[in-house]
Amino acid sequence: MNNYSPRKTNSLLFEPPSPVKSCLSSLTLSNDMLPSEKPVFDSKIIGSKTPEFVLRGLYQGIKKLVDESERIAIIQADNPDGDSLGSALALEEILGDAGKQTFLYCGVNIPEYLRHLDGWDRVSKEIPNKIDLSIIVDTSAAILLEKLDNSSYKSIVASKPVIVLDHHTDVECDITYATLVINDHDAVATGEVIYKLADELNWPLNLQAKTHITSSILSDSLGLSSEGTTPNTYRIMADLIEGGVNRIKLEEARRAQAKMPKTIFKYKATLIDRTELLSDDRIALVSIGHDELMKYSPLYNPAPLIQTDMLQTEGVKVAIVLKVYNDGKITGSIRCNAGASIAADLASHFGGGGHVYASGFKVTDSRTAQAVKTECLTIATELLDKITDKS
Ligand SMILES: [Mn+2]
Repeated sequence: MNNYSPRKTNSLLFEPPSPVKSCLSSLTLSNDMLPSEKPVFDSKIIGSKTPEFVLRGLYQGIKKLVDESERIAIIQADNPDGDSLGSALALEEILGDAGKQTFLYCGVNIPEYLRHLDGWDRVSKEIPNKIDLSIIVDTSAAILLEKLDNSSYKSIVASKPVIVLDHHTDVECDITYATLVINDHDAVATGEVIYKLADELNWPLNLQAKTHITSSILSDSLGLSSEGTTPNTYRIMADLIEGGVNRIKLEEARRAQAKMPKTIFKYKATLIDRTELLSDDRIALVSIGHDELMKYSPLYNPAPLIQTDMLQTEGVKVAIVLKVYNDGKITGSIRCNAGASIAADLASHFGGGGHVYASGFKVTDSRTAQAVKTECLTIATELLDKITDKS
C-alpha cells in the first residue's frame, strides 16, 4: 500500500492557512467565523424541509473553511464502504482541482471488494503532522472512528476545524471535535451530499469526481433500489450519466471485484447451515468465531456474503451476523427487510448506529457472545413486535 497511484494535479494559488487557537463547543450557527480561532460547533440534521437560509449558512461555512485551508485530510470511518470511499475520492478530485493538498485516511485497510474504485490505494493509515482542515465522510458516530481516536493523529485532527458530511438519519453527531456537521437525512448516500454541496458552491466536478459520486450513490442505494432512493437521487444520477459517467463500465468493474474465491463459495454453505431462524423465523442469526474470521474475512466479508440470502428467506425480517473476536470484541451487522425498520434502534441499544435498514454495533465490555446474542434477540423481538402492533 505504499506505492500510491498518482492523482493528476492542477496548480492554483491559495492563501496561507490561518492558525487555530481554541476549540469552542456550542450549538450556535456560525456564519461569521473568525479565521483566527477554531469555529464553533455547528451540527445540523438537514433535509428537504430545512429552511434555505440555514442550508446556505452551512454551505457558506464549509466554503469558508475550505477556502482558508491548504492541506486537507479526508477521513473515513473504521467500516469503509462504497459510499465512504467514493465520497472520499470525489472530494480528493474536487479539492485537488481547487489547488488543495489532500490526504486520504482510513484507520483500517480498504477491503478487497472496494478495490475496483480508482484511487483506493491512495488511502493511507497515516495523517501528516501539518493539516489545516479535516473532512470526515459518511459517519457522525465517534465509535466508528476508534482507530483515529486511539492514534496520535487524533490531536492533529482535533486541533483544526473538522467538517462532517453524512446522511445517517438516526444518529446525532457525537464527534466532540467536529466543527461543522451536515447530516442530510434525505440523501441516500454521502456522495449525494457532496454533489449538492458542489452544486451549491459551484465546485466543478471533473469526470473522475462524477464517477466516484456515481459509485457512492449506487453503493448505498443498492443500485438505486433502496427505500432511501428519492426522485432527486435519480435526477442527480441522470446528470452524472449525461455528464459522461460510464455506468456500465462501473458495474462491470464492481461485479468483477465482487466475485468470491471458491473457498468462500464453499464457506457460504457452512454459514447457511449454521444460521438459526429465531423469533418465529423473523430473525436469521449466525455467529462467526475468531478463527473463521481470521481465515475468511481477508478474502470476503462474511456478513454481506450471507445477509442477502437470509433476507430472501420467507418470513425473515432481520438478518444479524455476530462476529466474535478472541480479544473480547463482538460486532453485530444488522440488515432488515422493507417494513421492518429496526436496524438503527437495535444497533443503538448496543451503542452503535446506522440506518433503519442497515446498521452495526460493537461491544467491548467483556460480555460473552451468548449474552450478547440473547440480548440482541430479545431487543430485536421487542422492536419487531412493536412494528407488528402498529400495523
Ligand atoms: Mn453512506
